[in-house]
Amino acid sequence: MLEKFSNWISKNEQERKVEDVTIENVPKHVAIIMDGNGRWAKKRGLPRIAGHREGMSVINKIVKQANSLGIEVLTLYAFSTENWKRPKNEVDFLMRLPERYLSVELPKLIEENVKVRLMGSKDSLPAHTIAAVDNAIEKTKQNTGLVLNFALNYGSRDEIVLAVQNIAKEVSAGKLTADEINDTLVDQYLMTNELRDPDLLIRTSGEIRLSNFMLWQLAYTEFWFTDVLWPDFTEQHFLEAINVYQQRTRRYGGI
Ligand code: V07
Repeated sequence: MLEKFSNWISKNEQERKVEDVTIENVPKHVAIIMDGNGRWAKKRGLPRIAGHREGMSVINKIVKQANSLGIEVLTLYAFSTENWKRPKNEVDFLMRLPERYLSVELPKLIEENVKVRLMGSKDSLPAHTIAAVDNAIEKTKQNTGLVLNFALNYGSRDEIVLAVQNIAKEVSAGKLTADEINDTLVDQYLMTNELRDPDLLIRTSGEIRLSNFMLWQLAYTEFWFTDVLWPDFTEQHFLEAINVYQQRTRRYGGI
């Protein structure tokens, strides 16, 4: 297994990394804020949508690698509730990406035993986007490998507000008492309900903030930030993040 990953590691880094990325203590849930697509395009004098297209092509590599490393859940922040403020042509283009991605990748995801999942509000997503994602969820629902959780039209405060509303409704219907509201119960009302919390959060492109992403679920998560723009992100960067995660958790993990 380890030998396989050495392909992804450049010569001068090879010795340290291959030794250090072990198959034990691989984070079980990795969440990624795939930032820097627009900046990548701007640097090349290309339209922002060219950056999004390039960013989409990185996803395959990371999904494959996550799956073979034995990661259980990969959450990808594809579109935030704030992203609607972008120019209409960019939003329209972004809303076509789930279809574009799935029309090519769905057969491979099925074959690789990946289970597609969605987190976010379906309200205000175009019907064609919902149809493509629903089809992928349906076709992969029996799969038992990597859970590929796309955050689409997702915002963490909205998610929490919705959870609070739904809990309040249960209380006023007499199905729940206020004293029964605890950590575990709140978990069940979030959009991640059946998922474990992320062990590792990766954010690309140099921004050191959460931007309304999984605020509740990231309470105990290790964070890894990099200046690398998402379209330039490689398997090697992913291994580096996991390596850092393993070093940090080894310090107080176990014994
Ligand atoms: C999007 C490409 C990756 C970089 C970040 C922003 C642009 C994949 C999807 C997707 C979503 C749901 C799904 C399958 C694929 C996607 C949007 C943007 C809106 F079921 N990439 N990608 N969706 N980008």
